[in-house]
Amino acid sequence: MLPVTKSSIGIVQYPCKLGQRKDGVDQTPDRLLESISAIVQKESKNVRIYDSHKIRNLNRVQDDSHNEKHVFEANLALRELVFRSLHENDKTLNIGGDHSMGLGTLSAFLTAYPKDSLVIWIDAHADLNTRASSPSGNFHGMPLSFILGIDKDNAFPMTVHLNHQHLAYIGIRDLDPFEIETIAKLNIRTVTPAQLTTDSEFNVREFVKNFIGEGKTVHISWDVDSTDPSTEITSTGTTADGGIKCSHVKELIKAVTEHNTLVSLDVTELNLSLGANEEELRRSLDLTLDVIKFFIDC
Ligand SMILES: [Mn+2]
Repeated sequence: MLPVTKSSIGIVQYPCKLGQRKDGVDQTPDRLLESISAIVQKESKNVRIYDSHKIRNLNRVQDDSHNEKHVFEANLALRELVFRSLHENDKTLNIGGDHSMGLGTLSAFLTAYPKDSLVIWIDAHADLNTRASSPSGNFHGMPLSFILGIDKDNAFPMTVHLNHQHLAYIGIRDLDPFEIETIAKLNIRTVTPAQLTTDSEFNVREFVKNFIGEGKTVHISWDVDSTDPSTEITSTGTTADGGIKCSHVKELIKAVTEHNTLVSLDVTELNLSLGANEEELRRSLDLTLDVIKFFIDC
């Protein structure tokens, strides 16, 4: 484990929507940063902001025909920043941008903590497609196939892959055939929205205790589309009916930090250019900030 010298939080921005997207998800880091800065200042936390001009420039010149090359380049730059932040701060918040960021953030996390490290992926989707299996060709649906070593590319070399036994999915419900097959084959731990919302036998703390144990280092990747669009976050590109509550995300964060070290959180796919009306936009933003504040405070 890397030495933690400062009680501080690092904020890494991924202002990116690489992968055939025309929407405004790349604007989210800047939109969120102002509110987050206010939170950390109010609580007098030390904060370091990591902004990659390289990623911004790549995003600006993106061209779908070079989509793949740009995703890898952007995530190499992201990996470097996240790795630095993990080294320099006791907590790192990675704000996207789309979920292709998982490539850079998880890769940095695994390089910094190659042993005794686990990942919780909170999402409506499994993001486990390979380039060959993906029906859409969107990289934001593929990061975990690279992180687990199922798909590979020399343009994004990885020295450490995630062991599939160290991955748990929370909230997944909209899956492609290859993903269903792979999750079953590898027996990847999964918590469905129904378990969290309606199963009185299911206990979050018990789940975390069984899955993680004690004294481990944990990364959580939170895609806001994991939440139920009817009551929670609607400002996101690919909503799926059903879903969990933001309070479940906080409950997970709390349970993880009781006996383990949560070093980093991704917040991804919030898109404030989407939303039926002002009220939905406001709710999406407020709920996201509430989870971020909880992570900063825990
Ligand atoms: Mn996702």
